[in-house]
Amino acid sequence: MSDKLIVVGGGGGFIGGHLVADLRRRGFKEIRSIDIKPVDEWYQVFDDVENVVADLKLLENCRTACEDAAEVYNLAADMGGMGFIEANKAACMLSVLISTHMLMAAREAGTVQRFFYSSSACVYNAEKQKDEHVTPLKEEDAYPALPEDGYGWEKLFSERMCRHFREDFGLEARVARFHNVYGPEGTWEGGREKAPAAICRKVIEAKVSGKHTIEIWGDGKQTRSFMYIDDCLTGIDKIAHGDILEPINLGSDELVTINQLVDIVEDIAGIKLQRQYNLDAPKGVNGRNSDNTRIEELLGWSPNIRLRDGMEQTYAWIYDQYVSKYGTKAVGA
Ligand code: NAD
Ligand code: GDC
Repeated sequence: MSDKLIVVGGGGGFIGGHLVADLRRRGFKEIRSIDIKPVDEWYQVFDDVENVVADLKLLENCRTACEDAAEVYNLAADMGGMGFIEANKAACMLSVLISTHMLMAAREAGTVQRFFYSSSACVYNAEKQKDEHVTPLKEEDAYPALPEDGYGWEKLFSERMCRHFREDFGLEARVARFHNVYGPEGTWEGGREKAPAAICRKVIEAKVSGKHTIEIWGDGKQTRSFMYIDDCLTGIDKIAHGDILEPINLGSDELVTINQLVDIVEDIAGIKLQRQYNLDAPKGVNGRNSDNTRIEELLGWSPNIRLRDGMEQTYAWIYDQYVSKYGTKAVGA
């Protein structure tokens, strides 16, 4: 496969950038990476990759993107953490244009052997996520449908589109439901950041400024599992090239409260902060965890990188970004 064309939509983003890096590491020579952002805003850029700036909401751009492709990874979407998706529901739903046009273009290309779509745990029924002592989510818990408003509906609809393109048109589509992916080379400030990166930034800000307080959204008792990027890459490869036809969980099953996430980051930073809880801030569901029974059964593998280990890498990278941008002097001091 190493000389066949691999296409990554959203290649300027967090997971897309890591996927392109991983494909290069694994010897793929022909890679086309597309993103709407200007290249200088891409998290990872490689000169030996065909880097294309284009809006994949437009069918024409998707056709150009998928031309002669052997494999297509569609990771492009308008997304972010709870702070972004709760405030931009229409924008998140408009990603349906990307999801639909990439499927149409991949089908029309006639060369695509595998199509991978990045869905989300936000498809899951909200009624099943009311308790922080959550029962891990099984794939069938997406129905009856009551996904996260906006973003979750787009993902659920596009999952079904993948299924029907496979069933009706023979496009070998594979779908993974990512559960909160974190790691270096991702969004850490600006409003789209998710909790792991946000907490790292806030702890660093407190450390650098000397103001030893931290604002936490919600009461800190809400629970999540967080999957390190390397596990995400391993899972994408196994699912894209496997025979799991229905959407499958790709997430860690190490459940923590947000308070425990803050404990881990404080410990890594060697600091203890006074916690202020913002109960009006975007909180999402009260409890969410991945049931990995099926992926274990079907792949004999499931994400297993410990949160503490992944957070050490993530904190170190964000610290470097922060210091190189703001110095060690307090922001605005
Ligand atoms: P990201 O925001 O870093 O990457 C998405 C990329 O898509 C961005 O670089 C953005 O510029 C690009 N994009 C947006 N609209 C576009 C358009 N019209 N044309 C071309 N490019 C466009 O996000 P990520 O964390 O890397 O997520 C990748 C995929 O995984 C997304 O589909 C996301 O919904 C899904 N996902 C991510 C997580 C997570 O925790 N990171 C969880 C569940 C699902
Ligand atoms: O943003 P997120 O990581 O998304 O938030 C997790 C929990 O952390 C929420 O309850 C949030 O209130 C809390 N939290 C506390 N402080 C902060 O400073 C902060 N910033 C942020 N961002 N959160 C804080 C995500 C979606 C993704 C994707 C994944 C799939 O929802 O945003 O788009 O779909 O789910 O797992 P989260 O986990 O609610």
